[in-house]
Amino acid sequence: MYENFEFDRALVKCHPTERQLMVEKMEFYAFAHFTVNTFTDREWGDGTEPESAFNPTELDADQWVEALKAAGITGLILTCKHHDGFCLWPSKYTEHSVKNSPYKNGQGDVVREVSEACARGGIRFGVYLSPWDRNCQVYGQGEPYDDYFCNQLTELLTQYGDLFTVWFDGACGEGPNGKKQVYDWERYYALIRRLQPDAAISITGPDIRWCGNEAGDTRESEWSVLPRTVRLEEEVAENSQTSDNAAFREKKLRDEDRDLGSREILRKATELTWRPSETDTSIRPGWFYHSWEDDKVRSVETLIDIWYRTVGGNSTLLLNIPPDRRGLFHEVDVARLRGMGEYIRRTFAVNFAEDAVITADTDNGYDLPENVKEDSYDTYYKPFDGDNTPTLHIRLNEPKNVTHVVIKECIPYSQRIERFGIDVRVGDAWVEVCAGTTVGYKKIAKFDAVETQEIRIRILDSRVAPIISFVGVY
Ligand code: FUL
Repeated sequence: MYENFEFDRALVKCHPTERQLMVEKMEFYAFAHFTVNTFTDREWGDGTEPESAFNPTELDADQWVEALKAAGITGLILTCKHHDGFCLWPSKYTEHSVKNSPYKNGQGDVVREVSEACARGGIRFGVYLSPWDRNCQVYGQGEPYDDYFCNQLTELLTQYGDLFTVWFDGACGEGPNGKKQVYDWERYYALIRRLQPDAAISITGPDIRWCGNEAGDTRESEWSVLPRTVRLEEEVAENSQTSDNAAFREKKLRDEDRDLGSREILRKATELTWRPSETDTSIRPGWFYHSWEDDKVRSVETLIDIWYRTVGGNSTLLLNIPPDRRGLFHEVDVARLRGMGEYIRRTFAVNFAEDAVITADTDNGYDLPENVKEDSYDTYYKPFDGDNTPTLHIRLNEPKNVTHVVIKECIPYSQRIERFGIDVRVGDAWVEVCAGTTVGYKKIAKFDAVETQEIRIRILDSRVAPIISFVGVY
């Protein structure tokens, strides 16, 4: 017993850094995959594409940002360079870029246009820079390529304002000489920390963890406290061995990757860390735009389902919307984004808990149950130490048709809740509407509409006394 107590206390010593917290609070942000592939109809370019291929005729980054904002999206990550090596900005270090393309007669800088549109629209901007470069002649030679890569990174880190993230995938295939590069990750990370100390380093990096698939599959129990090394990286490496990643994009999580952070897993770990999940998936089958996928854009219903399971399941959602050959988000994609935003805004418009009476069934802790009305990490409910299974009662002003309960843990104090149940009062009986496991950043419980005036949240297992920062009822 005592041993468990010490063990559980050690687990909750892991908590987010400021950078991680910033990204977790962004909840839902976007990817735009755009490069020569958009014009050659490929998913992975091989680096031999002529610069003349890149020629968007109506590029309008403000149109992208407007469409993203309609969905409630808070940031955008642009593929500044994908595996083909073509740069969307006029890099000084290569000829393989927009500067030799017909776009704006070689005077264009897509990274600038997109970063400025994000700033104008009030959303954050981030960069994707593929370490795997199938065009660069020094790729595979060790330090000369690391120098090249760091020079490009420096351009992106210094010329386009504050970045919220630098996104690296782990793909490491062969370059033009048939050689593979051994990436000097520590050097890249140090450069980012020096030039953009507030930016997160995502996926192949210390701050944000890849969820483990590209299909939008999620875990029942998503933990942010994990062993320092997780096996997901192997999957990324496997991906870069194939010549086309179509099958990979559809592959769901492997069974052995479903549980990354249970007590059983953590017991075997030598070192623990906070590494929150990010689910990256595309609105279309491909990451890049293909006109033949215009009728395969995911429906609002499917997108909302993914949103519930990610943003409402302790993972951020990174949704890719690929600009088309005009340089615009396609009409179908724009309509889907609008549909998502309308649904989310409508569903969560009124929080019935705001004027409810909220009490706990145990002795109050120092931090009162009513504190959960405010969505802030400065105010929270915490029972006394040792009370790991409190129940919160929410009594609404009057009976309401209820469909959702939202719970947020105060994650600056780590992730603690392991199991919970939510009941609503119908007549004299309590009816369970949700049985869940992890909560973490946010849990959205969705259930069939029920008329009720009383709701209770039963915490059934927690690593140490839970700290709840917010409860909403809709
Ligand atoms: C993968 C890449 O190979 C895909 O093309 C895409 O960029 C995805 C986000 O990451 O590893």
